[in-house]
Amino acid sequence: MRDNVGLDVNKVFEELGISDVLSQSGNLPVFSPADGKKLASVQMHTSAQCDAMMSDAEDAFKAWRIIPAPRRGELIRLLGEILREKKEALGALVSLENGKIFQEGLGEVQEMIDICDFAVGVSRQLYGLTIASERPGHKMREYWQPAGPVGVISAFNFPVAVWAWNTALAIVCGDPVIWKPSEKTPLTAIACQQMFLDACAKFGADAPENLSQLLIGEAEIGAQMVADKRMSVISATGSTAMGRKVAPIVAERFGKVILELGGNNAIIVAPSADLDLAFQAIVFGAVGTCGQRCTSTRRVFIHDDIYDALVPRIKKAYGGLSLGHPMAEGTLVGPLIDGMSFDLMETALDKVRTMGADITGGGRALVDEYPEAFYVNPAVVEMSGIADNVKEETFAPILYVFRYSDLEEAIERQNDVPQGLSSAIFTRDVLEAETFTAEAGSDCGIANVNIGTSGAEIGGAFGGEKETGGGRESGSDAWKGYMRRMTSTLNYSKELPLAQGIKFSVGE
Ligand code: UN1
Repeated sequence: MRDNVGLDVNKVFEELGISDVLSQSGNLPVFSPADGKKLASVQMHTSAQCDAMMSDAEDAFKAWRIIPAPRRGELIRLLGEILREKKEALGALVSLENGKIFQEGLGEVQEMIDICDFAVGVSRQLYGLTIASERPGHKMREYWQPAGPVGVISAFNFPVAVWAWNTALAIVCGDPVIWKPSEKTPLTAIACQQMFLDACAKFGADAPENLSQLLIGEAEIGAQMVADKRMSVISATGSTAMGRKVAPIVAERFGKVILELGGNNAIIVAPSADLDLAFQAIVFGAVGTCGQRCTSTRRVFIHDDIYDALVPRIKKAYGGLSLGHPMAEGTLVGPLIDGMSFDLMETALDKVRTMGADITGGGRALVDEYPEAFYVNPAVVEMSGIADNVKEETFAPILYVFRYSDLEEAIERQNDVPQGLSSAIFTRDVLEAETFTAEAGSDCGIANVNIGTSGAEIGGAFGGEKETGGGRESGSDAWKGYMRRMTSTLNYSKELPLAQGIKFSVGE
């Protein structure tokens, strides 16, 4: 037993069927952000192994694409069942490896279960259209066909859910997956891969080998996968900087890309807002996951009339937030992922400090207890009197607070950033709510009313515009990103009329 707030780490690995990982001595050390101690060392894959995986994925594709989609759904149903059984263990490993609090670790696994359920339904609804043909005796149909091997690149902050969003859909769509998880969170990835293999074993011989493969390594090995034309779809989640590299490489080879990149999400609090709701949503959005969600609330625009009723409440709550080990009962805010994240938080705070902003919080916390971990005091930064917007995303719990007096101007400032992921308004004025979600309202992929910016359900398409990358994952018709569209015109007449009325008769 290792000391992690009474959690038996060995047992977690055992329950997940991956105990052997603990005795590996690979070239990638994995540290728990909870205490900075090493959890394990795993082996990274070589370039030759990556190459072989892509060929194996091509073979798997040939076998899997001809399995009927509802049967493919059965595999994901089995995966969902295993996830239900292992929810606590996987949730604990997510907490240990990523540092998010156990409640959020469990929530992340629930998100995986939810997308499995959703994908099972989708497996019977890969609908195309029937289209009226302009020609007599003709029918037009649209089919959705499997696209081919899908490369999934995921980030440390949602180490398992993002894999599940992509994999559950890709598998029901008929595509094998190669998953390159963040090098900061390979252990949860190994656990997921094991669950996938267990689901395949229950499913039986219809599931070819290598339907899901795990590619462990650093950015270069991900780049190798991204550049390879055997990978029909690349779905990449991470920073805008990463997406800026990935997108042109995939475009150059005419592959399909699904990008889910940075966010700079804002909440507007209007004068009629229910301030209790707004307060809860702002604090959860800003400090949940220690500010490391792509949907975290980073900016808030508060109307002059209620500014003084709301901002002191937020600042007071920040003073009493329980920071601590993510597995400890009652903890609301766990650590940042590592020292580099802490440095970025410091740099961002230094920048606004020199601009004259009023900062509450910030700085390291719990240093005596956890000298090798990076706990921080979440920060509220009041930007009153500062004209500048905050245009960069810092993956840390910093909440920038602005005042506004005119809704149109607040929406304009909310939109005036390069990113376009999530946004929200708190108002009980129906005109304001409808304005926010209208054409000239929020320019984000997600625009909520009276709920915060983070914590989206899987049923909606998830993603955003501008530098967020434009991709959509998870619900709605995001499955189409994993398929290729085929239009088929069928002639059941005895003539061969040409479209557009063209006359062309070949003499014999
Ligand atoms: C992410 O941070 O990459 O909406 C995903 C949310 C979660 C997913 C976040 N359902 O906050």
